[in-house]
Amino acid sequence: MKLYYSATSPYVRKVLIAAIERGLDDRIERLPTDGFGEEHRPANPLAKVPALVPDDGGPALYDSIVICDHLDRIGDAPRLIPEGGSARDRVLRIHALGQGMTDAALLLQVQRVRERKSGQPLPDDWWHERQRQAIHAGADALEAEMGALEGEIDLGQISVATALGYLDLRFDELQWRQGREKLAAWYETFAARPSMAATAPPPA
Ligand SMILES: N[C@@H](CCC(=O)N[C@@H](CS)C(=O)NCC(=O)O)C(=O)O
Repeated sequence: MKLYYSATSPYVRKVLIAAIERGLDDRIERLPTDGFGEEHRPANPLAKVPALVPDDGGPALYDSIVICDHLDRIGDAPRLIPEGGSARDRVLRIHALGQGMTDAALLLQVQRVRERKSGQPLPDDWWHERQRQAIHAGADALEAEMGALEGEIDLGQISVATALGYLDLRFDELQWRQGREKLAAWYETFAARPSMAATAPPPA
């Protein structure tokens, strides 16, 4: 399998952690891309990473959850997405929470990059404030429901960990740990996993 890859993308990181946790990492060849480049558009018309070219030569898979679902059906390691029932609902819901926090952070980051490129401040309007609210409310929801992050590793946990890792990389000023001691302690333990160390982004 070949993975269109960027070392700082939290979505790519989620896919790689899932691959490592399921023992599939050495089957994935990484194809470094400029996340906002064009070279991967033939594989993914949206030109986003991650995109995974599967072994069977079929069309590339994209959106990180689709790739994670594909990886989850290869081999016989324990599944990261439960096959059914309320456990599946819970894991996918927590995944969506982590994903939404990541989406909000990325939107703020893009604004920052655009500012740097234009050399002048862009309006920080209600839309950007709404993204910060989503990040804080998401973290509050997790702090209030820590039980959803317990148990064997699953895709919900991975999604939350990559979201929090991305906040650490880019948004120190949001201080996500403040007032969320349980979530911070959970992250510290999760971040010690070899899959997290192996996928740590280069420092900002
Ligand atoms: N929903 C997508 C989001 C992927 C995404 O936005 N990736 C960023 C890099 S972190 C990207 O490639 N952005 C380029 C663009 O939006 O044009 C997923 O989960 O895979």
